[in-house]
Amino acid sequence: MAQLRAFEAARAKGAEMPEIVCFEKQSDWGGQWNYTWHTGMDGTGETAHSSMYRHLWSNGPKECLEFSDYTFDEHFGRPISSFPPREVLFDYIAGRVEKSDVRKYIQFNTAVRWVTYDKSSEEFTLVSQDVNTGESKTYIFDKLVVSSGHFSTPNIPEFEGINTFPGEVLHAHDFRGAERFGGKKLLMIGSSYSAEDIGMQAHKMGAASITMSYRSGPMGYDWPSTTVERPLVTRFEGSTAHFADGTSDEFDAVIMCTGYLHKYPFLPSELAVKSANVLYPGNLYKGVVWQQNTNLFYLGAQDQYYTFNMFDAQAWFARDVMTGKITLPPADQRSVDIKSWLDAQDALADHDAEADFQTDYVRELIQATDYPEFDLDAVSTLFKDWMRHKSEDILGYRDKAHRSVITGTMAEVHHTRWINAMDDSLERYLNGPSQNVDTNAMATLDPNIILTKER
Ligand code: NA7
Repeated sequence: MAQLRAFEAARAKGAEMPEIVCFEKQSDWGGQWNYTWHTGMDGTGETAHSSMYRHLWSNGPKECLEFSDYTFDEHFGRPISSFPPREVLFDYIAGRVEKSDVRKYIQFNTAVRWVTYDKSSEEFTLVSQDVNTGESKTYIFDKLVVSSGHFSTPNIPEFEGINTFPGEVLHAHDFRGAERFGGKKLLMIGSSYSAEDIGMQAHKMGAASITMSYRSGPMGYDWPSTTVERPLVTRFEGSTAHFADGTSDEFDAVIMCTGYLHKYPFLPSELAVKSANVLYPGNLYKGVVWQQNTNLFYLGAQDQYYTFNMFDAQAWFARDVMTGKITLPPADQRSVDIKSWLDAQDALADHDAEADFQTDYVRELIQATDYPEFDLDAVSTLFKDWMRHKSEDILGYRDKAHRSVITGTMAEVHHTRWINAMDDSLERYLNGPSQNVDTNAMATLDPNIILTKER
């Protein structure tokens, strides 16, 4: 969507539009934000792309991901809260591309099966397949932009004895809702965003207990009384999990929040990113251009503080390289540049430094293009405020309001606290609770106060 919008933005300024075909496996756009209830195969035999669950709300302030060429004010026509549910964010990103009239470039229900590159002709040959009819087609392209994301294919580690566990074992990718975990004892493996967020979703939905098992170290939040952190599971014995500190406990279900794999089954190995989930995967100049083949581009291959606006910055950069507006330096200079980012990544001391790192990265891309500039230092400060709010109140940080660095608009304090909000629909989000239903309406509260913790 970012890449299409980037080309459309150039066309609107008089540039010639190249011939573009965008392949989308699903029947609609939105990628991760295109929620599907199914987690395995859909009706066409394709696997689910989205890893989102039904009640997901943004876990970062929307002010950190706001498009500088399409603001929340422009889309909603009024202030909204800082941590919208998924339907609201989908509406925002879809609204921007609807307005750009780029749907015509997309072949929906069409999976890319295989791509090869011919060095002599400098062309990609791409085989696509209609997921409904099975019909395949072959195309030739000069440039290829891989924008298929890397939070879809679950990383599923093995644990001794896990096949004796009698309860449900699933990966975060397959989690769609915590209602069925009410009253249950849950074990989460992993100590990053998914463990934290799904764990607190389970708390919200009434899980009896949530145990988070870490490999590298605890998250250390001020958890509600339902929740504890333990070192890594060493083995299972029926419903009992044994932990590295010698403790053990019984559980009803296990959710592996163990991250995702970079997986590009349509690409030969020499064109596919191989990386852990890091802020700067190697081999990509400016995090975008494949080092050994500068006709190949990746968008969003990084782990992300910034999201939508970073994808834009990358797409604008990729567009300008593709059209020749940006001339790439020779390979050795590109390698030096990549190495300098990798070295800086290695030296990152903490989460604040990571936010600054990605801020510098996005800044460099934006400065190279005509993507509308915005106050990136202010966004970095927002990230740090957000992380501090999480430390102060893991159940309440989503009730805080932040100010847009683009429009200056102060977010609305949401009518319902996250912990109490059971209806996440777009309609209820925008129109508010019906009378006598919500006893925690808080639209009059000062947005700058820390909300009372609900335990
Ligand atoms: P992340 O952020 O990639 O985190 C993966 C977590 O899984 C992390 O805590 C890992 O521990 C843990 N992990 C991975 N493999 C194992 C094994 N074998 N045993 C124990 N723990 C393991 O993925 P998330 O799903 O939380 O978040 C995905 C993205 O969503 C995130 O990047 C944000 O952009 C939003 P480690 O710390 O490596 O020891």
